[in-house]
Amino acid sequence: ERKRVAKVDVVGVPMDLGADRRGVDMGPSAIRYARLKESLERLGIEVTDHGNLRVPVPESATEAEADAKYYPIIKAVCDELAGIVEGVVRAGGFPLVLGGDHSIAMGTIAGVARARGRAPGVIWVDAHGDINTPLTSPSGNVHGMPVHFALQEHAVDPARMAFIGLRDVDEGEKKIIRELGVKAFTMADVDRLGMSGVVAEALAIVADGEHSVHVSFDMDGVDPQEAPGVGTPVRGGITYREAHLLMEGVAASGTLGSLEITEINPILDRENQTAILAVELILSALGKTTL
Ligand code: NNH
Ligand code: MN
Ligand code: MN
Ligand code: MN
Repeated sequence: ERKRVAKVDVVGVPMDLGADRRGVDMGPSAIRYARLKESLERLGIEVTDHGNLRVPVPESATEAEADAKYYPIIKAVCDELAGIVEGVVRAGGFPLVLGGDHSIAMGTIAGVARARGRAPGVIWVDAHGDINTPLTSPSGNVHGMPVHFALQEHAVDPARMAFIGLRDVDEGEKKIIRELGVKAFTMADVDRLGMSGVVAEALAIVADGEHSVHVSFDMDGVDPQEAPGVGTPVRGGITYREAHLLMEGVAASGTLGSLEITEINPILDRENQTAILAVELILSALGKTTL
């Protein structure tokens, strides 16, 4: 029997400065309301909830840079998140970070990298590439840039990173992905290879030991039929079963070291189903099986 994650440390980051649509700041509440803690405990996992970080609301913040809106504030929150995640990993815990928009990944990855002395391999589940630079970004929204910053500033190795679920990538991003040689499994690849093949190939690229993998899961990677509560839905996404298969594959590899769930927008959701799905997927990633 493979060793399961025994202790999980939950950190909420109610951030919505990185995206245009308001509401993803309520993501952590929606996920907790979907019985995250009780569900993890039923799996036999010990849960410590560190609560939410304090994140300024747009109304109280000044937007300084048009090409990377609210970057200084986002950076400050990510620095604080990095410190908490670093402490969790150093204490032998497993960081489960609840977003919030996807810009928070900069903080999670930085914290894991500092605690372990090297950056994790990263599986980035998303409809989008999130690899814009402030210069290539069509929107100036920082949630479209965290992969760029993770590679640039947090030493993530482009050769130890894989995208899964891509179907809406900006022109500038296509060029960057090609030039860096980042492995990208688009939805067409999921169709052709099947999700089990995609996960196996992705893990072969990013995993190189116990706890070596970070999964950064943008809920808009999942099809909007299953995950309507996101700010930027794109048709043709990962199905319900494919999403579980992905997480089950990661769990079975025994290499997961940290996980974050981002971009849930409860205002646009239907009866919290996107947050409920997020909790299910977290359980699959942490080893829940049918038998
Ligand atoms: N690529 C677009 C941008 O940079 C959209 C990004 N939106 C996301 N990313 N939800 O995951 O603004
Ligand atoms: Mn996305
Ligand atoms: Mn920079
Ligand atoms: Mn994203």
